Amino acid sequence: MEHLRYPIGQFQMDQEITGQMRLRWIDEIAAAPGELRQAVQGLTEDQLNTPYRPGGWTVRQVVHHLPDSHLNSYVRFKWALTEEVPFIKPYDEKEWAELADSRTAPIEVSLSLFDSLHQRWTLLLRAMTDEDFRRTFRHPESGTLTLDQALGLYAWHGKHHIAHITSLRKRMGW
Ligand code: NI
Repeated sequence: MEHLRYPIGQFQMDQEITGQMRLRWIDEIAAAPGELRQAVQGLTEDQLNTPYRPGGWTVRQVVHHLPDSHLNSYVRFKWALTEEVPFIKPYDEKEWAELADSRTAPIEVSLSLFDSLHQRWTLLLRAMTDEDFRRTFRHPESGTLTLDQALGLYAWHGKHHIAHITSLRKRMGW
């Protein structure tokens, strides 16, 4: 089941982050909305309501989870850029995915939200200095994270969930 849950592998925190890695991650964040659109293109309502793995979220829930998660991350970036080592508020992603909008909203709503959000986020990321990327926030469970580390994490996170959808389509022959 591990390969169904982690189609591109689990996130590995890099010890050292170079400017080149940063640029690649920003490009991946910029590309994610287009890749998500491509991943769900042509799926029927029944297919959208299919879990990507046994016991997992439906494709629809995966689509709605991405802007939910990345909105939280975007806000964390803004806090870290404007406050000294802010304490951030985690959110319960499993419970969020069970709320009515996550279970039933048309995916186009979240595809558009993801487009707009990543446009704003990418604009911000491309304007950040080396010093900005060294700024930190504190997560009550994970501890202190630099914005460099958060950037790598969310570049991975987008690809991780998009691969849930593309690998399901491959397995099902959709
Ligand atoms: Ni996630």
